[in-house]
Amino acid sequence: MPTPPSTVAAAVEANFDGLVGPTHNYAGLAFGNVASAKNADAPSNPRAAALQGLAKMRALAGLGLAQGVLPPHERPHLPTLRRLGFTGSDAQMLRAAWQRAPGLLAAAGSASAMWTANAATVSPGADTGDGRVHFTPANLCLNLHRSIEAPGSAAILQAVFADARHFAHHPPLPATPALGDEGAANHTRLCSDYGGPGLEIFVYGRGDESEAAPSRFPARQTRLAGESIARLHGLDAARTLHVRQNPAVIDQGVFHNDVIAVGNREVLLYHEQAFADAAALRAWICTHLGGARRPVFIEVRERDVAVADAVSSYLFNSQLVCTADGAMRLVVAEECREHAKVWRTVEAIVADPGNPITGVEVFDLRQSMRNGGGPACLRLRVVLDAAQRAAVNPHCWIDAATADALEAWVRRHYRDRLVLADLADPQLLRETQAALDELTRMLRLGSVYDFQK
Ligand code: SUG
Repeated sequence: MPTPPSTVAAAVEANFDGLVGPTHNYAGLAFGNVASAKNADAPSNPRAAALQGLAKMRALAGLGLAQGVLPPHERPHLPTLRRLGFTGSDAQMLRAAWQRAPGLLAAAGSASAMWTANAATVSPGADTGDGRVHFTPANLCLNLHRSIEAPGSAAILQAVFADARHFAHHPPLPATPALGDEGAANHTRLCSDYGGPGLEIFVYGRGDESEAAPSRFPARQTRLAGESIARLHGLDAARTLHVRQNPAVIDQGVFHNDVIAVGNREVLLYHEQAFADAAALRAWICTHLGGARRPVFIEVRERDVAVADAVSSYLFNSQLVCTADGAMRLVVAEECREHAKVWRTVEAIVADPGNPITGVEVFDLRQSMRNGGGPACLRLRVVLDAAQRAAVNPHCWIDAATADALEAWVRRHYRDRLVLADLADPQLLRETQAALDELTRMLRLGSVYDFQK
Protein backbone atom coordinates (compact mmCIF):
# COMPACT_ATOMS: atom_id res chain seq x y z
CA MET A 1 0.00 0.00 0.00
CA PRO A 2 1.54 3.40 -0.90
CA THR A 3 2.26 5.78 1.98
CA PRO A 4 -0.21 8.71 1.96
CA PRO A 5 1.49 11.99 0.86
CA SER A 6 0.51 13.80 4.09
CA THR A 7 2.40 11.19 6.17
CA VAL A 8 5.43 11.48 3.88
CA ALA A 9 5.54 15.26 4.22
CA ALA A 10 5.06 15.30 7.99
CA ALA A 11 7.87 12.87 8.78
CA VAL A 12 11.05 14.19 10.36
CA GLU A 13 14.40 12.72 11.09
CA ALA A 14 14.96 13.25 14.80
CA ASN A 15 18.37 13.07 16.43
CA PHE A 16 18.59 11.53 19.88
CA ASP A 17 21.91 12.49 21.43
CA GLY A 18 23.48 10.64 24.30
CA LEU A 19 24.01 12.82 27.33
CA VAL A 20 27.60 12.29 28.47
CA GLY A 21 27.70 10.53 31.83
CA PRO A 22 29.43 11.72 35.04
CA THR A 23 32.22 9.10 34.73
CA HIS A 24 33.45 10.19 31.27
CA ASN A 25 37.13 9.23 31.17
CA TYR A 26 40.00 8.22 28.91
CA ALA A 27 40.90 4.58 29.47
CA GLY A 28 42.28 3.59 26.06
CA LEU A 29 39.77 0.78 25.83
CA ALA A 30 38.90 0.80 22.15
CA PHE A 31 41.50 -1.08 20.12
CA GLY A 32 41.52 0.21 16.55
CA ASN A 33 40.25 3.64 17.60
CA VAL A 34 43.25 5.93 17.20
CA ALA A 35 41.99 8.76 19.44
CA SER A 36 41.11 6.38 22.29
CA ALA A 37 44.63 4.91 22.26
CA LYS A 38 46.30 8.31 21.96
CA ASN A 39 44.53 9.83 24.97
CA ALA A 40 44.65 6.82 27.27
CA ASP A 41 45.13 7.84 30.91
CA ALA A 42 44.79 11.58 30.27
CA PRO A 43 42.54 13.34 32.79
CA SER A 44 39.04 14.03 31.51
CA ASN A 45 36.50 16.73 32.26
CA PRO A 46 33.05 15.12 32.49
CA ARG A 47 31.32 18.42 33.15
CA ALA A 48 32.78 20.04 30.03
CA ALA A 49 32.00 16.91 28.02
CA ALA A 50 28.33 16.95 28.99
CA LEU A 51 28.03 20.71 28.42
CA GLN A 52 29.66 20.42 24.97
CA GLY A 53 27.15 17.75 24.00
CA LEU A 54 24.24 19.79 25.34
CA ALA A 55 25.42 22.86 23.40
CA LYS A 56 25.16 20.85 20.18
CA MET A 57 21.69 19.56 21.12
CA ARG A 58 20.53 23.09 21.98
CA ALA A 59 21.85 24.52 18.72
CA LEU A 60 20.27 21.84 16.52
CA ALA A 61 16.95 22.25 18.33
CA GLY A 62 17.39 25.99 17.70
CA LEU A 63 17.65 25.28 13.96
CA GLY A 64 14.14 23.84 14.18
CA LEU A 65 15.24 20.20 14.15
CA ALA A 66 13.58 17.49 16.22
CA GLN A 67 16.25 16.93 18.88
CA GLY A 68 15.95 14.43 21.68
CA VAL A 69 18.19 13.27 24.50
CA LEU A 70 18.97 9.81 25.84
CA PRO A 71 20.25 9.54 29.42
CA PRO A 72 23.66 8.14 30.40
CA HIS A 73 23.98 4.58 31.66
CA GLU A 74 24.77 3.85 35.30
CA ARG A 75 28.51 3.63 35.77
CA PRO A 76 30.54 2.17 37.37
CA HIS A 77 28.26 -0.74 36.57
CA LEU A 78 28.25 -2.81 39.75
CA PRO A 79 26.23 -5.71 38.30
CA THR A 80 29.10 -6.23 35.83
CA LEU A 81 31.66 -6.29 38.65
CA ARG A 82 29.48 -8.75 40.54
CA ARG A 83 29.22 -10.94 37.44
CA LEU A 84 33.01 -10.91 37.31
CA GLY A 85 33.31 -12.29 40.83
CA PHE A 86 33.73 -9.18 42.98
CA THR A 87 31.79 -9.35 46.21
CA GLY A 88 31.01 -7.35 49.32
CA SER A 89 29.78 -3.80 49.68
CA ASP A 90 29.85 -1.38 46.76
CA ALA A 91 32.99 0.26 48.16
CA GLN A 92 34.71 -3.11 48.65
CA MET A 93 33.95 -4.20 45.09
CA LEU A 94 35.25 -0.94 43.63
CA ARG A 95 38.45 -1.11 45.69
CA ALA A 96 39.11 -4.77 44.89
CA ALA A 97 38.51 -4.22 41.17
CA TRP A 98 40.89 -1.24 41.12
CA GLN A 99 43.59 -3.23 42.93
CA ARG A 100 43.25 -6.56 41.14
CA ALA A 101 41.82 -5.79 37.72
CA PRO A 102 41.91 -2.07 36.88
CA GLY A 103 41.03 -2.86 33.26
CA LEU A 104 37.75 -4.39 34.39
CA LEU A 105 36.97 -1.39 36.57
CA ALA A 106 37.70 0.90 33.61
CA ALA A 107 35.30 -1.13 31.46
CA ALA A 108 32.59 -1.03 34.14
CA GLY A 109 33.17 2.72 34.54
CA SER A 110 33.22 3.83 30.89
CA ALA A 111 30.74 6.47 29.81
CA SER A 112 30.83 5.07 26.25
CA ALA A 113 27.01 4.88 26.06
CA MET A 114 27.16 8.59 25.12
CA TRP A 115 27.80 7.47 21.52
CA THR A 116 24.22 6.62 20.74
CA ALA A 117 25.00 5.99 17.07
CA ASN A 118 26.06 2.63 18.51
CA ALA A 119 23.01 2.17 20.74
CA ALA A 120 20.84 0.49 18.12
CA THR A 121 19.92 0.12 14.47
CA VAL A 122 16.66 1.89 13.73
CA SER A 123 14.38 1.38 10.72
CA PRO A 124 11.61 3.88 10.02
CA GLY A 125 8.03 2.71 9.66
CA ALA A 126 8.10 3.49 5.93
CA ASP A 127 10.62 0.66 5.48
CA THR A 128 9.42 -1.99 7.93
CA GLY A 129 6.94 -4.79 7.38
CA ASP A 130 4.39 -3.54 9.92
CA GLY A 131 4.72 0.26 9.63
CA ARG A 132 6.20 0.60 13.12
CA VAL A 133 9.65 2.01 13.88
CA HIS A 134 11.91 -0.96 14.68
CA PHE A 135 14.85 -0.87 17.09
CA THR A 136 17.54 -3.50 17.58
CA PRO A 137 20.03 -2.53 20.30
CA ALA A 138 23.62 -3.25 19.26
CA ASN A 139 25.40 -6.09 21.06
CA LEU A 140 28.76 -4.23 20.81
CA CYS A 141 30.31 -7.56 21.66
CA LEU A 142 33.86 -6.88 20.53
CA ASN A 143 34.74 -4.67 23.50
CA LEU A 144 33.81 -5.44 27.09
CA HIS A 145 33.12 -1.83 28.05
CA ARG A 146 30.72 -1.47 25.15
CA SER A 147 29.10 -4.90 25.43
CA ILE A 148 27.66 -3.99 28.82
CA GLU A 149 25.71 -1.16 27.16
CA ALA A 150 23.26 -3.46 25.36
CA PRO A 151 20.78 -4.14 28.21
CA GLY A 152 20.93 -0.49 29.34
CA SER A 153 20.29 0.81 25.83
CA ALA A 154 17.38 -1.62 25.44
CA ALA A 155 15.80 -0.41 28.71
CA ILE A 156 16.25 3.26 27.84
CA LEU A 157 14.96 2.94 24.27
CA GLN A 158 11.90 1.09 25.55
CA ALA A 159 11.27 3.84 28.11
CA VAL A 160 11.58 6.64 25.53
CA PHE A 161 9.77 4.86 22.68
CA ALA A 162 7.26 2.99 24.81
CA ASP A 163 4.10 2.86 22.71
CA ALA A 164 3.89 -0.60 21.13
CA ARG A 165 1.43 0.65 18.51
CA HIS A 166 4.24 2.72 17.01
CA PHE A 167 7.51 1.17 18.18
CA ALA A 168 8.85 -2.41 18.00
CA HIS A 169 11.84 -3.41 20.12
CA HIS A 170 13.93 -6.48 19.35
CA PRO A 171 16.48 -7.94 21.75
CA PRO A 172 20.15 -7.42 20.86
CA LEU A 173 21.62 -10.13 18.60
CA PRO A 174 23.46 -12.93 20.44
CA ALA A 175 26.75 -11.51 21.73
CA THR A 176 29.25 -13.48 19.72
CA PRO A 177 31.93 -12.05 17.40
CA ALA A 178 30.32 -13.87 14.46
CA LEU A 179 27.31 -11.57 14.95
CA GLY A 180 29.22 -8.44 15.98
CA ASP A 181 26.88 -5.47 15.69
CA GLU A 182 27.70 -1.81 16.39
CA GLY A 183 24.34 -0.31 15.47
CA ALA A 184 23.48 2.72 13.37
CA ALA A 185 27.13 3.74 12.93
CA ASN A 186 27.25 1.15 10.14
CA HIS A 187 23.80 1.77 8.72
CA THR A 188 22.80 4.48 6.26
CA ARG A 189 19.37 5.26 4.93
CA LEU A 190 18.82 7.14 1.69
CA CYS A 191 15.42 8.34 0.48
CA SER A 192 13.65 11.06 -1.47
CA ASP A 193 11.58 12.10 1.55
CA TYR A 194 12.05 10.87 5.10
CA GLY A 195 8.47 9.60 5.31
CA GLY A 196 8.63 7.68 2.03
CA PRO A 197 10.26 4.31 1.49
CA GLY A 198 14.03 4.40 1.77
CA LEU A 199 17.08 2.37 0.88
CA GLU A 200 18.66 0.77 3.93
CA ILE A 201 22.37 0.23 3.48
CA PHE A 202 24.19 -1.95 6.00
CA VAL A 203 27.98 -1.64 5.90
CA TYR A 204 30.07 -4.50 7.26
CA GLY A 205 33.75 -5.07 7.86
CA ARG A 206 33.54 -8.83 8.28
CA GLY A 207 31.72 -10.99 5.77
CA ASP A 208 32.43 -14.52 4.64
CA GLU A 209 35.87 -16.07 4.51
CA SER A 210 36.42 -15.30 0.84
CA GLU A 211 36.40 -11.57 1.63
CA ALA A 212 39.61 -9.88 2.75
CA ALA A 213 39.62 -8.84 6.40
CA PRO A 214 41.66 -6.03 7.95
CA SER A 215 45.00 -7.26 9.28
CA ARG A 216 45.87 -4.74 11.97
CA PHE A 217 42.61 -3.75 13.64
CA PRO A 218 39.40 -5.72 14.18
CA ALA A 219 36.38 -5.37 11.91
CA ARG A 220 33.59 -4.85 14.41
CA GLN A 221 30.53 -5.06 12.20
CA THR A 222 29.53 -8.32 10.55
CA ARG A 223 27.46 -8.98 7.47
CA LEU A 224 25.51 -11.65 9.38
CA ALA A 225 24.39 -9.01 11.90
CA GLY A 226 23.14 -6.66 9.18
CA GLU A 227 21.28 -9.48 7.45
CA SER A 228 19.69 -10.56 10.73
CA ILE A 229 18.52 -7.03 11.53
CA ALA A 230 17.08 -6.59 8.03
CA ARG A 231 15.06 -9.78 8.61
CA LEU A 232 13.94 -8.73 12.10
CA HIS A 233 12.83 -5.30 10.86
CA GLY A 234 10.89 -6.82 7.97
CA LEU A 235 12.80 -4.78 5.37
CA ASP A 236 12.05 -5.20 1.69
CA ALA A 237 14.99 -7.11 0.18
CA ALA A 238 14.72 -4.99 -2.98
CA ARG A 239 15.54 -1.86 -0.98
CA THR A 240 18.20 -3.32 1.30
CA LEU A 241 21.90 -3.65 0.55
CA HIS A 242 24.82 -5.13 2.46
CA VAL A 243 28.01 -3.34 1.47
CA ARG A 244 31.57 -4.17 2.38
CA GLN A 245 33.82 -1.61 3.98
CA ASN A 246 37.31 -1.32 2.56
CA PRO A 247 39.46 -3.35 5.02
CA ALA A 248 42.40 -1.02 4.35
CA VAL A 249 40.59 1.91 5.99
CA ILE A 250 39.68 -0.15 9.06
CA ASP A 251 43.41 -0.71 9.44
CA GLN A 252 43.87 3.07 9.38
CA GLY A 253 41.48 3.65 12.28
CA VAL A 254 38.06 3.62 10.61
CA PHE A 255 36.48 1.37 13.24
CA HIS A 256 32.93 2.34 12.22
CA ASN A 257 31.68 3.30 8.77
CA ASP A 258 30.42 6.64 10.12
CA VAL A 259 34.08 7.66 10.43
CA ILE A 260 34.39 7.59 6.61
CA ALA A 261 30.88 8.15 5.16
CA VAL A 262 27.59 9.85 5.99
CA GLY A 263 24.27 9.75 4.18
CA ASN A 264 21.20 11.92 4.52
CA ARG A 265 18.04 11.89 2.41
CA GLU A 266 19.39 11.61 -1.17
CA VAL A 267 22.99 12.62 -0.39
CA LEU A 268 25.92 10.29 0.25
CA LEU A 269 29.15 11.97 1.34
CA TYR A 270 32.06 9.55 1.50
CA HIS A 271 35.78 9.10 1.09
CA GLU A 272 36.85 7.43 -2.14
CA GLN A 273 38.43 4.61 -0.11
CA ALA A 274 35.47 4.00 2.21
CA PHE A 275 33.94 1.02 0.43
CA ALA A 276 35.31 -2.10 -1.20
CA ASP A 277 33.35 -1.19 -4.37
CA ALA A 278 31.99 2.36 -4.35
CA ALA A 279 31.02 2.25 -8.04
CA ALA A 280 28.76 -0.75 -7.49
CA LEU A 281 27.18 0.97 -4.48
CA ARG A 282 26.48 4.13 -6.50
CA ALA A 283 24.99 2.11 -9.35
CA TRP A 284 22.67 0.24 -6.97
CA ILE A 285 21.51 3.47 -5.33
CA CYS A 286 20.86 5.09 -8.73
CA THR A 287 18.75 2.14 -9.83
CA HIS A 288 16.83 1.70 -6.59
CA LEU A 289 16.18 5.15 -5.10
CA GLY A 290 12.50 5.94 -5.67
CA GLY A 291 10.62 9.23 -5.42
CA ALA A 292 11.25 12.64 -6.93
CA ARG A 293 14.86 13.23 -5.88
CA ARG A 294 17.88 11.79 -7.67
CA PRO A 295 20.89 10.61 -5.64
CA VAL A 296 23.72 13.06 -5.02
CA PHE A 297 27.17 11.59 -4.44
CA ILE A 298 29.94 13.65 -2.90
CA GLU A 299 33.13 11.65 -3.17
CA VAL A 300 36.16 13.10 -1.40
CA ARG A 301 39.49 12.15 -2.92
CA GLU A 302 42.51 10.91 -1.00
CA ARG A 303 44.58 13.72 -2.53
CA ASP A 304 42.17 16.27 -0.99
CA VAL A 305 41.67 14.61 2.40
CA ALA A 306 43.84 11.61 3.28
CA VAL A 307 42.17 8.83 5.29
CA ALA A 308 44.45 9.71 8.23
CA ASP A 309 43.18 13.32 8.13
CA ALA A 310 39.60 12.11 7.91
CA VAL A 311 40.25 10.05 11.05
CA SER A 312 41.87 12.91 12.97
CA SER A 313 39.34 15.59 11.93
CA TYR A 314 36.24 13.36 11.75
CA LEU A 315 35.09 15.15 8.59
CA PHE A 316 32.83 12.22 7.64
CA ASN A 317 31.51 11.94 11.18
CA SER A 318 29.69 15.18 10.51
CA GLN A 319 25.93 15.19 10.76
CA LEU A 320 24.09 16.07 7.60
CA VAL A 321 20.76 17.58 8.56
CA CYS A 322 17.83 19.07 6.67
CA THR A 323 16.51 22.36 7.98
CA ALA A 324 12.87 23.44 7.61
CA ASP A 325 13.60 25.16 4.25
CA GLY A 326 14.68 21.78 2.81
CA ALA A 327 18.36 22.79 2.56
CA MET A 328 21.06 20.73 4.23
CA ARG A 329 23.70 21.70 6.72
CA LEU A 330 26.86 19.96 7.70
CA VAL A 331 27.46 19.76 11.46
CA VAL A 332 31.19 19.34 12.03
CA ALA A 333 33.64 19.16 14.90
CA GLU A 334 35.98 22.10 15.52
CA GLU A 335 38.86 19.83 14.44
CA CYS A 336 37.62 20.14 10.83
CA ARG A 337 38.06 23.92 10.88
CA GLU A 338 41.54 23.54 12.33
CA HIS A 339 42.72 21.32 9.49
CA ALA A 340 43.45 23.42 6.37
CA LYS A 341 42.79 20.74 3.74
CA VAL A 342 39.69 19.45 5.51
CA TRP A 343 38.27 22.95 5.91
CA ARG A 344 38.93 23.72 2.25
CA THR A 345 36.94 20.60 1.38
CA VAL A 346 34.08 21.65 3.69
CA GLU A 347 34.02 25.10 2.06
CA ALA A 348 34.04 23.56 -1.40
CA ILE A 349 31.12 21.26 -0.53
CA VAL A 350 29.09 24.17 0.84
CA ALA A 351 29.86 26.36 -2.20
CA ASP A 352 29.03 23.67 -4.77
CA PRO A 353 25.55 24.26 -6.28
CA GLY A 354 25.53 20.62 -7.39
CA ASN A 355 24.53 19.44 -3.91
CA PRO A 356 21.89 20.69 -1.44
CA ILE A 357 24.38 21.48 1.37
CA THR A 358 24.34 25.23 1.92
CA GLY A 359 25.81 25.77 5.37
CA VAL A 360 28.08 24.45 8.07
CA GLU A 361 27.80 24.48 11.89
CA VAL A 362 30.96 23.97 13.93
CA PHE A 363 31.00 22.54 17.47
CA ASP A 364 33.62 22.08 20.14
CA LEU A 365 33.18 18.43 21.11
CA ARG A 366 36.78 17.90 22.15
CA GLN A 367 36.04 15.85 25.25
CA SER A 368 34.19 13.26 23.16
CA MET A 369 36.52 13.58 20.17
CA ARG A 370 39.48 12.55 22.34
CA ASN A 371 37.80 9.15 22.65
CA GLY A 372 37.04 8.97 18.94
CA GLY A 373 33.46 10.20 19.17
CA GLY A 374 32.42 13.04 16.83
CA PRO A 375 29.13 14.82 16.12
CA ALA A 376 27.51 11.83 14.38
CA CYS A 377 28.66 9.31 17.01
CA LEU A 378 26.75 11.24 19.63
CA ARG A 379 23.39 10.88 17.94
CA LEU A 380 20.90 8.18 17.03
CA ARG A 381 18.64 9.05 14.12
CA VAL A 382 14.98 8.11 14.34
CA VAL A 383 12.62 8.98 11.47
CA LEU A 384 9.15 9.66 12.86
CA ASP A 385 5.82 10.53 11.29
CA ALA A 386 3.51 12.89 13.16
CA ALA A 387 1.75 10.17 15.18
CA GLN A 388 5.01 8.44 16.07
CA ARG A 389 6.55 11.75 17.08
CA ALA A 390 3.62 12.43 19.38
CA ALA A 391 4.11 8.99 20.96
CA VAL A 392 7.72 9.65 22.06
CA ASN A 393 8.23 10.37 25.76
CA PRO A 394 7.65 14.16 25.57
CA HIS A 395 10.17 14.95 28.32
CA CYS A 396 13.05 13.69 26.18
CA TRP A 397 12.71 16.42 23.55
CA ILE A 398 15.20 19.27 23.75
CA ASP A 399 14.13 22.89 23.67
CA ALA A 400 15.71 25.93 25.33
CA ALA A 401 14.00 25.17 28.66
CA THR A 402 15.03 21.49 28.82
CA ALA A 403 18.56 22.41 27.72
CA ASP A 404 18.71 24.97 30.56
CA ALA A 405 17.46 22.40 33.06
CA LEU A 406 19.93 19.75 31.91
CA GLU A 407 22.85 22.18 31.97
CA ALA A 408 21.95 23.18 35.52
CA TRP A 409 21.72 19.48 36.43
CA VAL A 410 25.21 18.89 34.97
CA ARG A 411 26.66 21.84 36.87
CA ARG A 412 25.12 20.53 40.10
CA HIS A 413 26.39 16.98 39.80
CA TYR A 414 29.45 16.62 37.54
CA ARG A 415 33.11 16.80 38.40
CA ASP A 416 35.44 18.82 36.20
CA ARG A 417 38.34 16.38 36.44
CA LEU A 418 38.47 12.61 36.47
CA VAL A 419 41.34 10.12 36.31
CA LEU A 420 41.01 6.34 36.26
CA ALA A 421 41.72 5.95 40.01
CA ASP A 422 38.60 8.04 40.70
CA LEU A 423 36.43 5.22 39.35
CA ALA A 424 37.23 3.33 42.58
CA ASP A 425 35.98 6.22 44.72
CA PRO A 426 32.67 5.19 46.35
CA GLN A 427 31.79 8.87 46.59
CA LEU A 428 31.81 9.09 42.77
CA LEU A 429 29.38 6.16 42.67
CA ARG A 430 27.08 7.90 45.14
CA GLU A 431 27.27 11.18 43.19
CA THR A 432 26.49 9.38 39.95
CA GLN A 433 23.52 7.49 41.36
CA ALA A 434 22.08 10.65 42.91
CA ALA A 435 22.50 12.50 39.60
CA LEU A 436 20.90 9.73 37.51
CA ASP A 437 18.05 9.26 39.95
CA GLU A 438 17.24 12.95 39.63
CA LEU A 439 17.58 12.75 35.84
CA THR A 440 15.08 9.92 35.50
CA ARG A 441 12.60 12.07 37.40
CA MET A 442 13.31 15.08 35.14
CA LEU A 443 12.87 12.98 32.01
CA ARG A 444 10.00 10.95 33.57
CA LEU A 445 11.59 7.70 32.49
CA GLY A 446 10.60 5.53 35.42
CA SER A 447 13.18 3.16 36.88
CA VAL A 448 15.58 2.30 34.07
CA TYR A 449 18.70 1.69 36.15
CA ASP A 450 19.61 -1.46 38.08
CA PHE A 451 20.33 0.58 41.21
CA GLN A 452 16.74 1.85 41.11
CA LYS A 453 15.20 -1.61 40.93
O1 SUG B 1 33.58 2.38 20.39
N1 SUG B 1 35.31 4.95 22.01
C1 SUG B 1 34.19 4.55 21.18
C2 SUG B 1 33.86 5.62 20.18
C3 SUG B 1 32.58 5.32 19.46
C4 SUG B 1 32.33 6.26 18.34
N2 SUG B 1 31.12 5.97 17.72
C5 SUG B 1 30.87 6.02 16.38
N3 SUG B 1 31.82 6.05 15.51
N4 SUG B 1 29.64 5.95 15.99
C6 SUG B 1 34.48 3.22 20.47
O2 SUG B 1 35.58 3.06 19.95
C7 SUG B 1 36.80 4.82 23.93
C8 SUG B 1 36.69 4.57 25.39
C9 SUG B 1 37.99 4.75 26.12
O3 SUG B 1 39.04 4.46 25.55
O4 SUG B 1 37.97 5.22 27.29
C10 SUG B 1 35.61 4.31 23.13
O5 SUG B 1 34.97 3.37 23.55
